[in-house]
Amino acid sequence: MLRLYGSARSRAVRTLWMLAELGLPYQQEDFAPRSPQTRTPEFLALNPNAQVPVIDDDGFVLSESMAINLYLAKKHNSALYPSDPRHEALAWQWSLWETDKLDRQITNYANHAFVLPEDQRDKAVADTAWAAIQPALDVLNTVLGKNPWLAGPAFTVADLNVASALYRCLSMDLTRWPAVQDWLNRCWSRPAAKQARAMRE
Ligand SMILES: N[C@@H](CCC(=O)N[C@@H](CS)C(=O)NCC(=O)O)C(=O)O
Repeated sequence: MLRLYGSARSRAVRTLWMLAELGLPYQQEDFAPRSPQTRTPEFLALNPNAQVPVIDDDGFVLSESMAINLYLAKKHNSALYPSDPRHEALAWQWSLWETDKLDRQITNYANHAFVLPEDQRDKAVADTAWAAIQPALDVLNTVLGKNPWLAGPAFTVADLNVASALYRCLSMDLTRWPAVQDWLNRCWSRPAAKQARAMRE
């Protein structure tokens, strides 16, 4: 059975969302980021980066949340994995784009704006992250103003990967980016997304 390493309160929530979409059975090792369990020789053999999520799919070990979801959707012939090569390429494009433009920036912003206890927040980190986030959300808003989904005519792994990574945006004011807000709500209102979110909150 597929084994997922990573707690729902980490980037593993992205994998949990995909697993729920696919209806796959799995066993979860509820390891928190930076926990002692992620520093053992056994875990470091799975992911030398000492990070979650990681999957072990019958001996095939894979890390990087975006790659994991692309792999799972493709392996299980899901409609979430575009069959048209152009839409498939757009799924890669948006997954890579998110990792470059928003992934760590949103984590840094959220942590230092509202997640960490106030005495641990650094306003300079939040401000730097916010300065990077705004132009990226402008780009996303323009694209989603023209197309309801990121890679073709329907919801796909592209939307799942980017929307799941924008989890923290659910508690942010997005009125400046109405198309992003609408799309994010549509993505996160899917039953599988609600299931993953409930495991986290
Ligand atoms: N690019 C990786 C990032 C993974 C990552 O940063 N995971 C965090 C938890 S959300 C982690 O394990 N951090 C612990 C550390 O960096 O030591 C992915 O998308 O999977």
